[in-house]
Amino acid sequence: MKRLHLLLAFALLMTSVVSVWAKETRPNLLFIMSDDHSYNALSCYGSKINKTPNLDRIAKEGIKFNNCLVTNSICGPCRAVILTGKYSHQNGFVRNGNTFNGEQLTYPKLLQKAGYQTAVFGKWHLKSDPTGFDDWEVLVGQGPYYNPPMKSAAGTKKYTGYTTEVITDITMKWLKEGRDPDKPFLLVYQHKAPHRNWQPGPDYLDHYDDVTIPEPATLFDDYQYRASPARNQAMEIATHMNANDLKLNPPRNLTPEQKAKWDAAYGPKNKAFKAMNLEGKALVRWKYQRYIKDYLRCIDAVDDNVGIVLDYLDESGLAENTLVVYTSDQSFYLGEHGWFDKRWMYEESLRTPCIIRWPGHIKPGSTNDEMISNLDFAETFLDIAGVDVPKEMQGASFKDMLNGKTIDNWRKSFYYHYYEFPGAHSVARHYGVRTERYKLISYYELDEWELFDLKKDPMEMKSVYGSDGYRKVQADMEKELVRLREYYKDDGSIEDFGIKPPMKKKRGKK
Ligand SMILES: [Ca+2]
Repeated sequence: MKRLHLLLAFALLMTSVVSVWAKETRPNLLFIMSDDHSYNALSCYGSKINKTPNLDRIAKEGIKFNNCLVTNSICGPCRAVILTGKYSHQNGFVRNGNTFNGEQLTYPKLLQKAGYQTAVFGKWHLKSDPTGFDDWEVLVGQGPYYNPPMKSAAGTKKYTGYTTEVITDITMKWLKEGRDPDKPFLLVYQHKAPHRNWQPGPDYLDHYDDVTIPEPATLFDDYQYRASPARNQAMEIATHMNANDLKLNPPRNLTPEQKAKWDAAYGPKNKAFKAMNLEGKALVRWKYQRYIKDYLRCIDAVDDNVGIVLDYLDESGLAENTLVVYTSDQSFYLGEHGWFDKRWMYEESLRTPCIIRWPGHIKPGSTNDEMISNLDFAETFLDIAGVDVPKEMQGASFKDMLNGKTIDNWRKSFYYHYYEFPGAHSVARHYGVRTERYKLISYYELDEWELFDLKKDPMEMKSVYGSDGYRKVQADMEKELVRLREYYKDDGSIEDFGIKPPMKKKRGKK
C-alpha cells in the first residue's frame, strides 16, 4: 500500500514536471512591426541621425540581421507576405488596394491551432478583418496619427490620444489582463508610425528643434546613369511633398488641447520659414530638415513605447521565455536619391531592419549577414513553436541562425517583384535578382534594365548593364533571374488578382 502511494506520488510529480517542461519549451512570440522605419534611423544599424535606445536593447541582447530583404517593398503586400510565407503573386495581395484573402493559410492560424493564444493590435492595413487571432483591435485602413477609430470583433471604437500610445495601451492591457497564463502567446504589436505624413505626438513636437540633421550623400541625385524609371518617379523631396507633409497645415482631427500644443510648436517655425523666401537647393534643404525631423519625432515615440512593453516583459518575468522581433513592413528613403517613400529594389527599400531577442538561445550582440527575408518569418516562427511548416510556404526557417549556426544551402540569390504601377509615386513595375555582390533589375514593361556592382557602387548611382567588363556577370544574373521566376512560380499572370493589365510603355514626363 505504501509502495502504491509512493508510486502515485511519483507519477503526480512527473506529470507536473512534464507539464511545466511542456510550457517552457514553447516560447511566447512578440512580433513588433512599425511602418516605413528605415534601418538608417536605428542607432543599432549605425544611424547618423538619431538614437533609438529601447529598440537597440533588442539588438544588444539579441541578434541583428544586416540583410533582411523584402520581396515587394510596399506596405500591404509586405504584411501579406509575412502572414502567408508566400510571394505576392501566390498570396494574391500584390499592391495596396487589394483585399487580403483571410481564408488562406497563415502562420497565426497554425499557431492558434497548435494551442497558442493569438492577438494583433494596431496597424493591419489588409482591408479584410484579421483571421487566426483570438483577440484583435486594429486601425481602420491607414488610420490617423491622432484620435484613431479602432476596429475589433465587437465593432469600432473611437479613442482620444496619440495613436502610437493608444496602440501600446491596448497591447499592455492585453498583456496584463487578456492573456491566458496557461498558454504560450503570439502577440502582434504593430505601429502606424513612422508612415507618411509623419505627425509627431504632443510630447515630441519640439524634439530636434535645435539641431541640423546631416543630409544623405545622394540628396541631390540627378539619376543620370540609370534607366528611365529613376528619373520619372514622383517621390522627390524637392517636388512631391505637399503642404500637409511639410506641416504648413495642421492636422484636421485634433482636439482643442492637441491643436493648441501643435500650433504653439509649428506656428513660429512656419512663420520663420515664410519670412526666409527660400528657393532652389536651399528650399530642398529646408524641406529635408522638416521632413526628417518629423519622421524622427515619430520614431522617438515608437522607441519609447516599445520600451514600455520591454520593461513590462522584464518586470513580469515573461522576458525570459519570450522571443521578441522588431522589424518594419519595409524600409524607407530618408532623402537618399532625393526621395521619400519606398517601392524600389534599390538597397534603401529592399532591406528592412530585423532584430531579434531570445534569452538563452541567442548570443547577445550577435549579427548575421545572410540574405534572410520577410518571406521567411512565418516559417521561422512555426519552427520555433515546434509546428510543421507547410510545403506551400515559399521561404525557409532561419531559426538555426539565431544561435549562430550556418544553414547549409541557404539562398545565395534573392528574387524581388514590385507591381504597383500605375499608382502613387509612379514607380515602374520591376523584378530582379540580388546576390551578395550584384543586382539585376528588369523594368519589364519598358524593356529597360539595370545592373549594379554593389561592392564598387554601394549607393547604386551607376548601372553597368551592357558594359564590357560585366558581360559574364550580366549573363549569369539573367540566367539566375529566369531560374528564380520558375522556382517561385511567378509566371506574370497578375490579371488573376483583379489588377488592370499593365500599361504598355506609357510614361508621364515630369
Ligand atoms: Ca509601409
